[in-house]
Amino acid sequence: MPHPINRRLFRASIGVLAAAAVLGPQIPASAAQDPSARVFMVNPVQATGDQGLTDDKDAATAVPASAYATAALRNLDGSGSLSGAWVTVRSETGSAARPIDGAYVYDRHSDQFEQVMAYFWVNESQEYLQSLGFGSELPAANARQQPVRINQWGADNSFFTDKKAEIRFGKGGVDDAEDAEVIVHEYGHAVHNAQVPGFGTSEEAGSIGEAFGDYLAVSVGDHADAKYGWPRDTDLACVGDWDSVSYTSSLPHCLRRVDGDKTYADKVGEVHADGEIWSRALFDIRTALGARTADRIIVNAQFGFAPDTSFEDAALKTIATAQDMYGAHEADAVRQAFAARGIPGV
Ligand SMILES: [Ca+2]
Ligand SMILES: [Ca+2]
Ligand SMILES: [Ca+2]
Ligand SMILES: [Zn+2]
Repeated sequence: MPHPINRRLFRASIGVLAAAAVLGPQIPASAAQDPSARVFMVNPVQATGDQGLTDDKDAATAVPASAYATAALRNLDGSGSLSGAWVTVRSETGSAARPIDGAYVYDRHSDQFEQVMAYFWVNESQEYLQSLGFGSELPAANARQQPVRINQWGADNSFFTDKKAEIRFGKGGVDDAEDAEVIVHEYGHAVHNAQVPGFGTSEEAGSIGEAFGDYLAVSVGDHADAKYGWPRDTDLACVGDWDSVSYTSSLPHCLRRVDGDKTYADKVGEVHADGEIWSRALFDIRTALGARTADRIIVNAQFGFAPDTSFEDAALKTIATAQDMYGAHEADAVRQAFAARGIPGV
C-alpha cells in the first residue's frame, strides 16, 4: 500500500471561514470564444499506461505529446487571466499564463502549465457537481470562485486551508498540479468545507474528508475521460498515478486506491490511511448504483454531516439520504457498502 506521508492535510485553523467573495455564474462566453488550452488527460501515466514515466526534473521531454489534449477553458471572465466563475489562479512561481491567439499552450516544464491545469480541473469539477444537480435541483456545493495558489512549497505537499478557503499546490517531486487527481482531491476538501464549515475536526471526519477527495478525483477524471473521449490505461481505483511516481516504487504507482480491503478493524488513527476504509465504501456505492446516482447521494448526504462526525453517523446519514432521494433499493445498496467495511451501527 502506498504511504500517504507526503500528502498531509494541513489545517491552518479550524473554524470560521474567511468571508470569501462570492461570484455568481458570470455570463458565459459562447463556446466559440472560449480559449483553448493544452492539458493532461487527467495525468500522463493514466493516459499512456506507461508506469516507467519519471519526473526527470520537470523536463518537457519526460512526457510524450500523446499525454496532452487540447480542451476549452470555460467560464473565464475574459480578462486574459486564469480567473473565472468557479476558480481564480494565483502563482508565486513564474509569470501568469496568458493566451496567445486565444490559446494557452504550454508544456509541463513551463510554470504556466500548472496554472492552466489548476484552472481547467477545478472548473471541470464544479461543472461536474452542477451536472449532478448541485446548485439547481439540489443545494449548491462550493459554487463560488475558488482561490488556488501555486507556489514553491518546500515539501511535496498540497493542501486546503479553511481559514482562507484556498487551495495550494506544491511543487515537490512531480509538480502537484500536473496530476488532475491531486487537484481534484484538494478541491474535494474545499467542497466539504463549503458544505459544512470547519468539516473534519475528528479523526473519523478527517478520514472521510480524505476519502471523499480521493473518490471525487476518480469520479471527475472518469467523467472527463468519457466526456472528451480520452484514454485511461490504469485502474480506475488508482489515485495520483503520476504524482506518486516520485515516492512509490511498487507498480502500479498510486498515491492511494479506492478499492482496498480495509475495514473498520484496520483503523490506525491517521486520516489518509483510515480514509481508505471510507473511500472503498464510496467506490462500492458507485459500482452498485452507477456514478451519477452514487455521486448525487454521496455529495448530498455530506450537507448533513457534523464537522466532527463519526463513520457511523455519516454512514447512517448517507443511507437515509439514499432512502429519501431514491428509495429502499438504493438505501440497501448504500447500507451494504458500509456494512462490508465493518462500519458500526449500519
Ligand atoms: Ca511542471
Ligand atoms: Ca508532487
Ligand atoms: Ca488515476
Ligand atoms: Zn487531503
